[in-house]
Amino acid sequence: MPQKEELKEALHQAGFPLVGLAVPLPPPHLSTYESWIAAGNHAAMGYLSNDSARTKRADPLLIFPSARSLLLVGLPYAKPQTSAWNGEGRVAAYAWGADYHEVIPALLEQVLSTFFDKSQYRIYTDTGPILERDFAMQAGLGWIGKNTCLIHPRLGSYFLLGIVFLEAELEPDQPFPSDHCGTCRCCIEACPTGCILPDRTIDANRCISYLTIENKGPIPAELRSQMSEWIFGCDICQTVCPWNSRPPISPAAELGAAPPEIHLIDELSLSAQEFNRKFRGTPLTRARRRGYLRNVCVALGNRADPAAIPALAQTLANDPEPLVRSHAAWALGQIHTPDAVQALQQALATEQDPAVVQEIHNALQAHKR
Ligand code: B12
Ligand code: SF4
Ligand code: SF4
Repeated sequence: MPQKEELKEALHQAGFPLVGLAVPLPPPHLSTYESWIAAGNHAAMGYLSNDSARTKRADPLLIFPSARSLLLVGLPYAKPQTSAWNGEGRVAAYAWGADYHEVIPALLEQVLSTFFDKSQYRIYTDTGPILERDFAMQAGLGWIGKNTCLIHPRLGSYFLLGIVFLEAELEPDQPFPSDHCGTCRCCIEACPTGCILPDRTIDANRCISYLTIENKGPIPAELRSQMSEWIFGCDICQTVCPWNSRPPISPAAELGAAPPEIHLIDELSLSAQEFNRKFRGTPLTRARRRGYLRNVCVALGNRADPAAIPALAQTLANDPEPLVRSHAAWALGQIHTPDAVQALQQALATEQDPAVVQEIHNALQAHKR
């Protein structure tokens, strides 16, 4: 059996500053997850609420019955510096480079295959019905903050988690012993949509990260103006956290060092092929072109810059996706100039989709207010 310390050292060398071991027992905060689902706070993420997902979250051995240990790792990504933002669309820092769903398993595989036979372990990173943060806290990687992120006293929260089910029985680490949030409420006060709940969960229905990434439909009209220029994910509840104020610890190069080049107006003309080419291998493909351009329209509406009117008018008239046309109409409703009204009226004359027609009416109303 490999020595625990040898395995940990090999993982540190591979780029994981955080490594810990836990036992495959039911997660301690399972009841929080259950009440979160019962309250509908998972929004439309059906993969969190279906029966199989719930049963498996309650007992990790249902996922890998021969597991005797859980190995938890944390991989740091770049710290989002406001100075790195070019004033255009904002992308959450975890998504600046290669997709961590590819990066973390590949790095883990390199190390684990030198210690174990392939049949003796199974790797997950946000890819299975597992309460990863709960187990990471059990493995001593940090505490779960009021913003619900796992925070390490030295690394802050800009890291992603991976979990490995191991057949080997390795001595577990101590659970992280303390809560360092104290009386701080910075994240709760800074969250633009007020979606951080008192029991260290969030209402995903209102979280910008959910709205821009996981949500496949329209963004609720009443939340759009609170999203500022976020077009993929949101880092606000982490950037305000005092535990993230220290310099980051060498983030994994694969995860990116700087935000992607985004110029909101230009993004509107991306074809499906161009979108795929631009974002291939990054987490942004999860939003797909239609979700991404929906988000871009909302950001342009929030900027309310008349320079965007021709591109928005073009999108409203010609984009193949009703979802994108709807949000282009909303954006035109936020830019209070006669040109925006004219573009909306012209589109009304030809638009066939009832949801888009309704958005155009709403946008014209917004001009009258
Ligand atoms: C669904 C999901 C989302 C949803 C819902 C998020 C949420 N907070 O529930 C959305 C799309 C909104 C989202 C957003 C983000 N996500 Co996400 N997400 C997940 C996913 C797949 C499941 C999370 C889940 O089960 N939520 C349900 C709630 C009930 O569980 P929980 O969040 O783990 O919360 C636990 C605590 O609240 C704890 N608890 C309850 N009461 C108490 C009381 C005390 C005192 C304590 C200590 C703990 C505690 O019990 C809960 C259950 O165990 C995980 C991967 C995974 N499989 O775990 C990634 C994951 C949580 N996400 C991650 C990331 C990076 C993000 C974003 C930062 C991305 C971004 N920049 O946009 C944001 C952060 C938003 C936020 N504040 O959480 C990372 C977090 C890494 C970290 N350091 O914490 C994870 C672990 C993915 C990974 N493998 O790295 N995410
Ligand atoms: S990710 Fe943004 S919207 Fe979601 S809880 Fe954090 S601050 Fe609020
Ligand atoms: S901002 Fe404050 S309350 Fe929120 S997670 Fe960080 S330390 Fe905890």
